[in-house]
Amino acid sequence: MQATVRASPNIALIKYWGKRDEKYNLPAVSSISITLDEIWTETKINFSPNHKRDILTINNVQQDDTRRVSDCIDSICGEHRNFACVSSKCNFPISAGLASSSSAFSALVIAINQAVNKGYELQDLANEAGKASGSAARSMLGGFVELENKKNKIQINQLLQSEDWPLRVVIAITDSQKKAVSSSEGMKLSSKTSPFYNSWVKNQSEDIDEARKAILSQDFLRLSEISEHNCMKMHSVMWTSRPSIVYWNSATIECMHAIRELQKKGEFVFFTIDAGPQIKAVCLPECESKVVNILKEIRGVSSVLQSGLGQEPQIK
Ligand code: 2P0
Repeated sequence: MQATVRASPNIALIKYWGKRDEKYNLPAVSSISITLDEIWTETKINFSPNHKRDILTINNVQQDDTRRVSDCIDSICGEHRNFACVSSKCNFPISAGLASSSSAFSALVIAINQAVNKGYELQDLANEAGKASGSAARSMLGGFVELENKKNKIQINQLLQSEDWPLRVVIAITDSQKKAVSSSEGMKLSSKTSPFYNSWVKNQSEDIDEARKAILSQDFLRLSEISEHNCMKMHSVMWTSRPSIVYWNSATIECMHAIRELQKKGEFVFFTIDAGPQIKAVCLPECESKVVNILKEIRGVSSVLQSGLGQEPQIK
């Protein structure tokens, strides 16, 4: 009745922003991501008839609110179950736009399935992970992952394995505080108020097709162009929400300019930014040290994380 699973967050190149169904947390758009490897969440779950309630600790701090985790366990096990003790550890800042919920919930659903021997298939578990956190479904696979919207559910597909195209990711941390607007609140606001929201949803399939082709042909410049464009479109939807949602700070913009300068010099690097102020630079391995050296000198960058592309979650 116990299991431990380690999973890595993923970074979307073609973004998810908006929900078509809030109850089942189904995304309004398909998305494409890369799963990381050096950064991870490790989650241990232990069910026991002796527990009086679900207990959740994150990085050794007991949490008052276990609702999202308890709902996820109920959804897989049913409500007539033993209570669980869940302990989760992360080796990177949480709730700061580094997709910690993607590694946390992908690890959790696999740990639950393993601990209670439910025998769920991968796609069912991906739907359970996605119900808890939309981006978590993509961390159920390694490498390059497409999350496809299907009728009443989602499906995840691996486009390439991490070894097929071993890109590197350099993350410039510009602020590791918890973000002011959660992704769920932000998406709700954008769908109700941004004049660009409908066209964002309508045009997403073109970006998905373009990025998929770029990935399958390992065409870095093509992937770079469509990823930056899709990122800027998502942030335009955020910025034009009412009230406006701006996750960037001045260092985010400085980093963006620095990456554009590197591109002008012929370096193979592009940026992407999620619901937080961190910049994620995706590059070819031979450009990594230049990218790190430039980003770490920018005022406001407190640290730089480096990662390759990783595998699906591992049962310990
Ligand atoms: C993404 N983000 O595709 C986009 C880009 C943030 C910006 O997926 O509401 O925390 O729990 O389903 O999983 C944020 O994702 O959102 C997110 P919920 P979640 O990575």
